[in-house]
Formats: sequence, structure tokens, C-alpha cells
Amino acid sequence: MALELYHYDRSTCSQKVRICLAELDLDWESRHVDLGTGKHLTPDYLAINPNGVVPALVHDGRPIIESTVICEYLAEVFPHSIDLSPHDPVERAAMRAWLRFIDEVPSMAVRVPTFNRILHFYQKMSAEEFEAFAAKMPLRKHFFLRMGQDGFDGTEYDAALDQLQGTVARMERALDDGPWVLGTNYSIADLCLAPLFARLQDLGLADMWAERPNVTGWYERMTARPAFRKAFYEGSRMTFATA
Ligand SMILES: N[C@@H](CCC(=O)N[C@@H](CS)C(=O)NCC(=O)O)C(=O)O
Repeated sequence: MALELYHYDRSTCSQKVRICLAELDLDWESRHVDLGTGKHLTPDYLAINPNGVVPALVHDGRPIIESTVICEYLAEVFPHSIDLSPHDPVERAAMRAWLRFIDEVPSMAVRVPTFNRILHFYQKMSAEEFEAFAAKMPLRKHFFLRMGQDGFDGTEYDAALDQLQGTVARMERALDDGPWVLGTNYSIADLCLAPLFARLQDLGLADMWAERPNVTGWYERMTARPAFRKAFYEGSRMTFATA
């Protein structure tokens, strides 16, 4: 099998890549990595992705990591069915500026409300077990230590929500020239944003764009795409059960 995707059903970063694979109409072999049981921290997986996070793509035996990089790679190597990246270098640079922003701002911010809703998982551990668990994270140790077993405090939570609201406002302006964030052409920027909105919806935060007609229309268009539906198969949305 040429393409193997190491991913987790409910990971937003994995969802991005699954949308991209579906848009490009590519067949891939699923390697499900269960974050709940720490499969992303096993030596075998760390040999593929030393950052100990999902997703990772393996193409003909060669690993490619970082969800946004994977999407750009796929669009470059398999451009058959749809152009997901502009040909014009200036437009491509504009797309990459969006991708950088998405990785640096909303993708980080959305973790704060997400993890505050799954604290029960960490609260089952003793303080020592939690510290040992955090220490195993190649990339996320300090994120988990800042969160602690009681979750992110009001200041950090408010800052994250402010960054998410700022993202929605920025999109609303960009979508004046829509229907997609770069204008007429659907691109990797749209499919990287979509899972963040699905997560906010699952968190009960969809009010954030209720008064934003451009973003509302964009999300409706996005979720109507066959690729979105394929990527968000049964069991891939967060339910935030507390059991
Ligand atoms: N910048 C990385 C981030 C990947 C990432 O944070 N993945 C999360 C799931 S969305 C993960 O594996 N988390 C593991 C954990 O929280 O223990 C990418 O875009 O691929």
C-alpha cells in the first residue's frame, strides 16, 4: 500500500488530512493510533513521528509529519482531481500565511476548551502518575503541566477563546471576497480550518459565528462537501461524555 495514515478518529489534525485525502480521491490504509491508551508514545510510533502526535503519513515507506505539511505534500504529489494549492506564487504565499496562522493560533487555542472538557481522564491519575504521563510527551509536556489535573484557569481559557473569536472575525473579513478564504478557489486553508469549527460546534461554541453570515455560509458549504463527510465518519466527533 502506497499511502498509510497514522491517525486518531477524533483528532482535528487527523481530520484535516482525512479531508485532504478525500478531496484528492486517494486510497489509503488506516493505521489507527489510540491516543487514549498512549499508542502515540510507543517506540514503534515514535520512530515514525518523533513528536509523539498524530497524524503521520507514510508514503512508500517514507514518513511525512505535521498535518499541514502532509496536506501540502499530498496536493503537490497527487494533483489529479482538484487543485488545492494556487499556482500563482503570490496566492500560494497568501495560502501559506493562512496555514501558518491556523497552526500557530486557532489550532493551539482550540486545545484549551477541548482539554478542559476531558479532565476526567487525567483526574483518574494520581499526581505522580500525571507528572510521569506529562514527562513522556516529546512535545506536549509543558502544555500538560500548565493544564494540570484541574484544567486551564480563567485567564488562559479566556485568552484561548479570544484567539478563536479573532480567527472567526478574520475569516469573516476574508470571506467578503469568498466563497472560500482565499476567494474563488477552495484550498488547503479551508480544509485546515474546517475541523476546528467542527470541534467548536461539538464543544457547544458555535454561537461564536452565529452573527457572522460569511463564516456561517462557509461552514455550511464546507460540511456539505463529500470529502468532509467522508473524513468525519461515525465516531469521529467529540461527544464529551464524562464517563
Ligand atoms: N502540529 C502537529 C500537531 C499534532 C497534534 O497536536 N496532534 C494531537 C491530536 S490533534 C495529538 O496527537 N495529541 C496527542 C496528545 O495530546 O497526547 C500537526 O499539525 O500534525
